[in-house]
Amino acid sequence: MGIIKDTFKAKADIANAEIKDLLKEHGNKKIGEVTLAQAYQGMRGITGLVTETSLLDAQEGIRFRGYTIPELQEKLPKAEGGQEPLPEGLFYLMLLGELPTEADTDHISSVWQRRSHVPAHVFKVIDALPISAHPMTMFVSGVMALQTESNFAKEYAAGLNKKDYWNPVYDDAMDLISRLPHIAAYVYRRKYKNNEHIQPNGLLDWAGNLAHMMGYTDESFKELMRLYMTIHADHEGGNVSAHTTHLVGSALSDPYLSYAAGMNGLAGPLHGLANQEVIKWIFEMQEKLDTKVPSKEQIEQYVKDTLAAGKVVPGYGHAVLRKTDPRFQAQMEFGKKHMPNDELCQTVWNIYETVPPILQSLGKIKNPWPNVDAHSGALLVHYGLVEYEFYTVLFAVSRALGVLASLCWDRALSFPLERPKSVTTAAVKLWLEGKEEIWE
Ligand code: CMX
Repeated sequence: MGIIKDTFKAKADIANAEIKDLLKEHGNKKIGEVTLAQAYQGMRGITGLVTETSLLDAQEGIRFRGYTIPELQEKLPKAEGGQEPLPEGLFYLMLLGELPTEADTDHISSVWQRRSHVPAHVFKVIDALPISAHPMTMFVSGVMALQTESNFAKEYAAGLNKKDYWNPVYDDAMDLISRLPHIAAYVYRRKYKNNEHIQPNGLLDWAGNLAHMMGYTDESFKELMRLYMTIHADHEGGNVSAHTTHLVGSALSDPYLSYAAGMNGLAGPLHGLANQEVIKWIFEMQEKLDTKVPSKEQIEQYVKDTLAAGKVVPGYGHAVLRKTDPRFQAQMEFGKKHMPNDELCQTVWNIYETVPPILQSLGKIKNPWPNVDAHSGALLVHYGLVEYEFYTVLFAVSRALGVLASLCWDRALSFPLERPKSVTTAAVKLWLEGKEEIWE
């Protein structure tokens, strides 16, 4: 076994024993109550999942194995001459629960390089789609085509002891993560760059190679990709992409199928697709007002028009967070450092000053503050990546790190099939009248 795999197995054995004892002693303790409103309204606030890789605090934001984003920026290893964390290091931290050394991060970079070959049929499947297909459709189709390579599916079919599920799941997770930058870059170059492709560079790190294969040579764009791939990687377990990956994986669907399912959820406009919606919305505002730099008064009116038309303001609000998303802040800091005079970033910052009081005044929105998607597009546009329909693919590549590290833990901890109870409104009415007990 490889070094990381051995360490992971040793840690999983310890965790398994601890959880067994914990459940033996405390398994009957209640960790929450469920109201009727929660059952009808998106299960907000119901604690019903265990996800080891990160934890979201409504006021403070995300912590990856206990570390905030600024702490990761300080403590995770960087590329030579770089200042942003390498996502390889974050993956190590999420998988093993410990900060990596530079040697650990380099090791993951080289393992991912070694495993990154994408078979030709994957590109043929992508090529079979019309050029008008959305990049997320092409990306997920590529991932589905890659499922032919699943070790878990093959070993399960051959007869795999349940104690060993974690082993091929781990290998699939590593293979899949390694191959995603090539698939993403292929989609980008096929759709937007005349189908002219760029071969991977065996000397680059994972995010740097993604930038390279997409055709972006600027060193600070590579730095942006390292930051981007780090901050979008995980947001605890209940968000649509993480929860879907976990749920589908609980049926013992292999990591390719599980991740593809999760990314179909990421492609929804209330989740990851909001990153394209933000830039689309700003471009439409610029066009309507015939200016690249709308004033705060103009922005205010445009926001009010958006709300009056029954639409959401993309990039604002969150199901759990109740303050400005630290992922937004990290990107704002990157913008202020690398492109302080960029007009589009300036507009994003003016929107940040304008939108929250308007949303707050509506009285129904629980979080009027920006989320991760409110800023990412403006940074990408600065480097010439104006094809906003592609943005969710970048989010998806990053999200693989969190959801697949979690999937390794799901199988290592032998989490069972997920199957919550549902009720009908007819049954609820009977229960309210005291005629039927519905939660048996
Ligand atoms: N603009 C307008 N209305 C909004 C809003 C926004 N940005 N955010 C919430 N609301 C509305 C909701 O639609 C809901 O309206 P109704 O009661 O009429 O149905 C009401 O405010 C209450 O919603 P909430 O409890 O505050 O928020 P939810 O937990 O239901 O939804 C989210 C969270 C993210 C879906 C929502 O804030 C939203 O639609 N935001 C815009 C889309 C977006 O940026 N999504 C990306 C989230 C981050 C990510 O996953 O990538």
